[in-house]
Amino acid sequence: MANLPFEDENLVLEVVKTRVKPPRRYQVVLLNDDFTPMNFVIEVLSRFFGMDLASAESVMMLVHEKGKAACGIYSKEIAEMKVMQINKFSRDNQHPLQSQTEMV
Ligand code: TYC
Repeated sequence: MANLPFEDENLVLEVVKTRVKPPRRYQVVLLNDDFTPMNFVIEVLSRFFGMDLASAESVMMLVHEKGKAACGIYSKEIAEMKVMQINKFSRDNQHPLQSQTEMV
């Protein structure tokens, strides 16, 4: 019995908090510009966020009128991947459309 930890008088027990915070979420935000055609933005919203035509049109108009809008909320890794894919897709098609992540 003398070898068991709870019998050891030299053992120091420490209360450890085991609660962990839920992981942070990041929104992907689309930014307005004066040059990207509206139809291309609608294509981006449908391709990268799975939006139907009506949702894509209304989010595109929101960005156009307000300057930016959130398109979806994800883990950090997924949000950063979407931003890279969107910005590359835009560059590859010679449009200046930009997206970015914002911590929620
Ligand atoms: N402002 C652009 C235009 O008038 C359209 C546009 C909308 C561009 C949303 C970017 O994220 C954007 N052609």
